Amino acid sequence: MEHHSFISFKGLNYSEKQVLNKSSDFYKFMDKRRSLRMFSDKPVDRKAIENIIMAASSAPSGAHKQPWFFSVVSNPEIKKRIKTAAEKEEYENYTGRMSDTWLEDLKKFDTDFKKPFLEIAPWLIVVFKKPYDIIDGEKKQNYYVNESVGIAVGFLLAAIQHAGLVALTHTPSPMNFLEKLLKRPPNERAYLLIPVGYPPDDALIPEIERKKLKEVSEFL
Ligand code: IYR
Repeated sequence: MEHHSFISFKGLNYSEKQVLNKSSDFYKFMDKRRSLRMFSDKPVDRKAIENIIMAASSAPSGAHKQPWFFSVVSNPEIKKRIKTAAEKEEYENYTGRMSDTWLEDLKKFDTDFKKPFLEIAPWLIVVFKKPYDIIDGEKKQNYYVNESVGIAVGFLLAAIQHAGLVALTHTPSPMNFLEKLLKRPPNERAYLLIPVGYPPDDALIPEIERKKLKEVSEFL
């Protein structure tokens, strides 16, 4: 039989009181997170982005395959190329591909096909999912890829919030232009495009509310 080694795990051992306080503090902190469509051009240290990527990559994944890849762009020329290609797709979306109901649902965000933030934000994190790995030229299937990458992006957004930065989970659609533009291998599919930076001093966000506990949960 194959040998699989285990090591001991020590929990954090918080008191019941600490568990209550920490859960409340974290909720209040995460509730301050907002998606931003306006960014300052103020630079962000690459090391901070590296830490944020490693926090994302600490997420659980199917069979611990970590089926994600982060292509992180600060190069102004590449950002410009991404902006141009994203706006081309978004123009088609806003002028025909999106349904009337969809456009109606988006009215409160005041969005259009123009995406200036893709050049202004200091960093663009392009998240790729990997349906399979290529190991020694062989295809190795990954598991629960969408779930795994979704969880990793959740960690990424929490890490961005924790660092005091802001982001947008942007989905220019279709997103395959990112695979070509960034010359990614055939086993990677663009999943999300996430500009990261500081908010500008005059940042505006839509006045929207979150669902209450009762609407999003039940306790049986
Ligand atoms: N991808 C487009 C449209 C869009 C779609 C949804 I769903 C949003 O929550 C917001 C925007 C855009 O980025 O403008």
